[in-house]
Amino acid sequence: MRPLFLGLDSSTQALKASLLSNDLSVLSEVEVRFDRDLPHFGTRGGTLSGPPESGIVYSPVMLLVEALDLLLEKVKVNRWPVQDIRGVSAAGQQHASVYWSLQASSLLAKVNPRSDLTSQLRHAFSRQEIPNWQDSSTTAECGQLEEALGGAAKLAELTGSRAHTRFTGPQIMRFMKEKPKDYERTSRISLVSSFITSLLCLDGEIKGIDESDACGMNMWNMSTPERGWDHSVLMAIAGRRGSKALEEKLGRVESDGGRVVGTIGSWFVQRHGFSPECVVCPGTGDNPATFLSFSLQKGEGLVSLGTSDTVLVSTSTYNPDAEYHAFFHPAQIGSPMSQEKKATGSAKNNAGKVQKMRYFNMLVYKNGSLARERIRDDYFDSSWDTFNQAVEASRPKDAHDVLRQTGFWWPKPEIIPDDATGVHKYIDSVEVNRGQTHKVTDFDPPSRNASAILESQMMSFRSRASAILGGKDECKLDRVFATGGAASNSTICSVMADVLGCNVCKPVKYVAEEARWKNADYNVCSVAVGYKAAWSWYRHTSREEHDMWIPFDDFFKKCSEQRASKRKAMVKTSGMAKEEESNVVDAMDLLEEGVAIVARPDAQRSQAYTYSIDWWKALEDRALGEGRELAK
Ligand code: XUL
Repeated sequence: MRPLFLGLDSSTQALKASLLSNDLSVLSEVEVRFDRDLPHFGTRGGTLSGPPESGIVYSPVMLLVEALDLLLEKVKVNRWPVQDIRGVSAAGQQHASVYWSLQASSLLAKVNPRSDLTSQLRHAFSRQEIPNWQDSSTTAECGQLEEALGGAAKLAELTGSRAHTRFTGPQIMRFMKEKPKDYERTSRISLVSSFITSLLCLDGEIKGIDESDACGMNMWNMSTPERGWDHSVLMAIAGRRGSKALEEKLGRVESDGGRVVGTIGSWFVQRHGFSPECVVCPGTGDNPATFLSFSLQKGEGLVSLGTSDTVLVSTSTYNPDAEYHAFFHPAQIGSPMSQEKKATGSAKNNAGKVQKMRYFNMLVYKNGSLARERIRDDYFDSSWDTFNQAVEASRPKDAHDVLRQTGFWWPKPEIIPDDATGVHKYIDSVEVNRGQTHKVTDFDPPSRNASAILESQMMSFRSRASAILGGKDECKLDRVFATGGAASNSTICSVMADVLGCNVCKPVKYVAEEARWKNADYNVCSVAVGYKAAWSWYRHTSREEHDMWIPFDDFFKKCSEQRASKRKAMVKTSGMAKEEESNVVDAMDLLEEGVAIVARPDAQRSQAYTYSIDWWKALEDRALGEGRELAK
């Protein structure tokens, strides 16, 4: 029997599962879509809302429990060989918190395999709602928290982020204020990832929060080597007297993302046929999981072009800033924290084996596809083809063909830069060197809008990524992965490569039956935690000291090499010649197993953007100021 691995992803709209082989190929996926499959909860897009203007967005906690029951039924219908699964882990929507009742532990410990979880866990929660990341009801709490801590920059320095309405700290603060009795009746507070992890183990223990996920709470001190729940933040949230109780409710944090925290609960074994040998490792947030799915190395990035754009940048240093978020790497063997040192013996768990701490930063832009699509619709008859042609016609011709027209599109109040509003377009009038830059109502010709928005959005990614990577001089990313809807547009990827000055890649999978590479269209979050489960099991079952502490990246690389030799052997036995093997890559440039280059930077065009960056940055400041003036 070859061991299999399972990754779950509890996202806003669905609970998804990916089944992985021991070389980390994705074998199959199933999902429960909340609106479609559990309509009696009445959710739209997986959530419910409070009264208009309240900003409240949440999902019922029982929705997730019922979704897990249903998912397991679907797994059965799909005949997954669950008895061969040896490791499982979960990703969960970040920031969202689950509130356990006082009897939760005893209920979890005694679930009966003859019934489902839904009927047995109704009383396991002190709060029926899970605040969703889209909730914006905690503006007042964010203000109070930042004020108590000395401002946005200070809170970011301590915890990796300034206060955000969706972050768990401000959410807990509001809950304790509005429902003090329910808060009192709360034995523990989990994030969605640690909530699912506790359900997977069903041993009565509320499992610890993963350290990478903890960074999305505004409460975890990332700034000192010992880390830990930040006491000044806890006091600002719960008061001097309440801070101890809050710390107890938050519980331990897992610094080793591959530690085995339990085995699969006997309920899963007896009711659904899982093996009692299946281990469970800490779950993590969906953004850390996305980061992990690409196994990003220091200096590499990921750009997700969706409704909002998200950029992840991998670093080896802690570079907090109020403009974005800093997180710990989700699959590292972190050095012991103050918490672990206090707990007897547990510091031994990883002392001496620790790796240098690694981080990633996340930039979230509100005006992503929405702004791009608006230009496509207003100027190009809603056609991406016409939009792309306009971009191609106005790309820099050589290194000295610097930007002379640029713009800033912030139809929705932007996060980066903070509170930027409006649409601002500028033209530089002089042909040689820089002359006067004027604000204009539109470009000449207006078709210039297409390249201007792409270039400007990418310039923002570039300047922020460079700041994260450190140093006064411009630091370039080594390579980026592009995901999200707009990443399938090759013109957009090509502009990205030129502006960022690095290769743009995407994950691909080899389809043996068709003997060719295809876009890897799997669900990245559940797949990534499947990787983590496999890593955890490998370490857990190894006898060699070296393998027990193998870093995630080394393990991942080993599995990619196994996949590569399997594929090559397959190609050989099918009698395919060497040339034919390279043809199967289908115009994609295979960089390494499962990674294809979709766009390479053009040296001349890239240089033109480098020459333009300071001009662009000054204009961004100007647009920000002009937007604020207009808003007054
Ligand atoms: C990130 C964020 C969202 C959620 C989605 O900070 O709030 O990406 O993680 O589940």
